Amino acid sequence: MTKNKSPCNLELPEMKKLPRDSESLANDFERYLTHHLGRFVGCIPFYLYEALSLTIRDRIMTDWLSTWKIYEKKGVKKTYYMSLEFLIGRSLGNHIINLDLDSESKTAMNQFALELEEILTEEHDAGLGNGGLGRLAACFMDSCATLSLPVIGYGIRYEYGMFRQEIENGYQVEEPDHWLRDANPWELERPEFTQVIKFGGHLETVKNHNRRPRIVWIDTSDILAIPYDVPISGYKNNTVNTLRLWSASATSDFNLSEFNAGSYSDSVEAKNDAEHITMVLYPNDASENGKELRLKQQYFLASTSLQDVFRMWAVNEDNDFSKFSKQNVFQLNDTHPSIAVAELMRLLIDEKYMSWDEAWDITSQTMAYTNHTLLPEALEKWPVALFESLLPRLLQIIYEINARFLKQVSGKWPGDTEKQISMSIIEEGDVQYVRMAYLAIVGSFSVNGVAALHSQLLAEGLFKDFYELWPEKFNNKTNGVTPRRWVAHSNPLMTELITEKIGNEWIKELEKIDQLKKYVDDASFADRWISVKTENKKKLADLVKSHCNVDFDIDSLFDVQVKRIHEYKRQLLNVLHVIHLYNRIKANDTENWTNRCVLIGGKAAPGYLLAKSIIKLISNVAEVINNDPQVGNKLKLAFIPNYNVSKMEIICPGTDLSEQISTAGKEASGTGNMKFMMNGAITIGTCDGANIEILNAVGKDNFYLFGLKADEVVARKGKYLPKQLVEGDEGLKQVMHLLKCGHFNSFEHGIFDEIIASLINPHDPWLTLADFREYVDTQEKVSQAYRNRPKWIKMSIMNTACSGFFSTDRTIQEYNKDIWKL
Ligand code: 26Q
Repeated sequence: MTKNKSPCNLELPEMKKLPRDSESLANDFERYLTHHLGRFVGCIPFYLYEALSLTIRDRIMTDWLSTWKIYEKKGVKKTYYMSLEFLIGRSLGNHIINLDLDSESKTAMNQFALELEEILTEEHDAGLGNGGLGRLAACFMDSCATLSLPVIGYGIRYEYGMFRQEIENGYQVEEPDHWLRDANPWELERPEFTQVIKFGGHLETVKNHNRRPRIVWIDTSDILAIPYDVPISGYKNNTVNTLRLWSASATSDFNLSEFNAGSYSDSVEAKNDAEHITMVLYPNDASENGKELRLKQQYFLASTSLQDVFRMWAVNEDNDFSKFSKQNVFQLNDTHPSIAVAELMRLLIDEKYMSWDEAWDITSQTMAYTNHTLLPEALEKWPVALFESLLPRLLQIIYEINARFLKQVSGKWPGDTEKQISMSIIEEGDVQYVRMAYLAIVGSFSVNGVAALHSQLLAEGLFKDFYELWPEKFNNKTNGVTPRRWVAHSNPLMTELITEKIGNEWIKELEKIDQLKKYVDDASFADRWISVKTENKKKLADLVKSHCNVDFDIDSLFDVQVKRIHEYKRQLLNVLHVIHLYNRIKANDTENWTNRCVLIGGKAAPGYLLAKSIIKLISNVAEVINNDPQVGNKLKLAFIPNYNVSKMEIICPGTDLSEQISTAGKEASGTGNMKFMMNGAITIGTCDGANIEILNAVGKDNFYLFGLKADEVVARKGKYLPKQLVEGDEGLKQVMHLLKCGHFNSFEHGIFDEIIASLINPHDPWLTLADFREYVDTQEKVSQAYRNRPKWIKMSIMNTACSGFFSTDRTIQEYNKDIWKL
């Protein structure tokens, strides 16, 4: 067998690479379509997508296998990114770019009179996430592959992803997202690596061979975990990493003895129960407390992934656990998989027969925890009783971890029982809870926040005591986004223009995009920048027309806020501004007016009623404004249904103004803010999350900053009088009047009462009205700046040119340098 060089220069047996010219692609495409799928070119277009995906996937396989082989070599340190969410979106277009098969694929499709772009839109989004945290995991996977880092993603293969949002009469309606109903060419089932997961049962103490007492967890209900591997290609580097998603299945198809005893339905029910575990993604982007199925999902992921690592460790490293902590890191994406801390202890003690101390050394040197929230109410906690019945052995281990930890606390703060109560992993009270964040902190060698301010506030506030105990654990890793998906793929026109000027290295080394600064004063470059933006705005306007039936005029300022609907993200503040502009138009106060098209999108958690009312309010305000002839093109408002990854790929290139207006100190980072910046939008934002770093990068002349600072928000508590603010501000008064008098809900009496009450509540934690005046005045500055087109374009170019820091390549390099050390 001949040898060839693999990405890391290890000798591998030659695997035949498939030809990559357009003729070969066309041949394979046709063969897949006809001989494999049994269809012809005139078929429904999903099969065209499937045939092309299989064609491209074939060209990934050799690199996928060789990358695995390298990672399996003895001594290769690996990171396992554990996450309940991976919000991947579509894959085909991304792989085509990464494999450098763009023009070949286009040509191949043209041979059948097909357009590549149209085929790409046939793919269902893999919506295995809620929002920022899930999308971050997907961007991280992209960067790890592009940097050729041995990182394996572990997640859940939900049968149903994030619900599809429909808008009916202005209200959100949730529809199931059965994304796997048609084929998914981007997964490979690997039943040979199936694992068994235990639930329930009880504990007994037995003597082991050297007569030490040992706990056994028996009479459990067992469930199978079957892995499905998803390839993650790096950008033009022959590396293909793996995202391993687990699917639950009953241990046997159905129980034969029960079947024979005549209870067919009971035996099928057991199968059903098992498969429910991975049936559906929980659609809450703040923790939903106490749901048993969610805890099952979390343990299912943690246990199966750790067992999978142990399986590989046995094969590749002969089960030599003395090196385990030097060669493995588990990065926990929030507390969702943090039960892994206790599960790793269980596996080491109960199945590898280690002492507590040996097991703890390994666990606390391999776990690393990333926090994504500053809201105390969003910290996960589980009722002890639930743990007791579902995972009795895990609870026992958590109690032991806690007992030893509290000894350390009393060593540091002798006699301070308050400290012990407040830091305990177990929350005492009428109902006892396990505090998952504390378990994660105690069990990890690294704890990080996701933006500078967020990490600082964790150390000063939410986790202050832990920071005092272990300052060395705490660190910051500011989020990023992958420039492959969020510029190269989603904004081909801008990519072409930038590459023409500064070459293409920026796609892999985004810091180089600062070379664009040379062109900020170049008039002909500015003209080209405008025409790119205009084309992208046309595409966005088409999207809005087709989904909202609202006409966006491309000469208007495109003002966009897309993200989950939350009070702290303050979509309400945006709506108040829109109503204010509407009110000005009605009052003929339109001198030096800038036409504006406001787009809002995002999903509300199904049980979050106020968030759902906010959607209804946006819809109703839009209805009034868009149908008022006096308003015309001066102002438009649209709510785009079912905001998701593939919608964002069209939205962010076409946006002029990016709304990042959360209450300061509440948004951990934000990542949409970075996507907009890279695509040349200008931000209007508060001093919150990564906005602060964006502002620092681009300078205050290229960013519209407003609002209370995080410390001012804290100081305002108990001193906030929103009704006085309304009385003292004529503009705000009129806006509130329009809301209260039912101007936007003439035939729907009272439906916005809760929203109005929340705004004028002196205990409103989001202080929306406190920032109203400065927001409106800052928006007026935005409007005037947009009228000065050369100035606006310069700001736009500067935003893209200064976005180099916000690549996940940089983020991942920091994780690797400070935490993973691969
Ligand atoms: C937990 C338990 C039960 C059910 C659901 C959940 C749950 C699910 C998802 C809790 C939280 C989430 C998601 C949180 C999230 O997306 N946070 C965002 O993370 C981004 C990436 O770091 C940040 O940029 C955002 O600021 C942060 O809000």
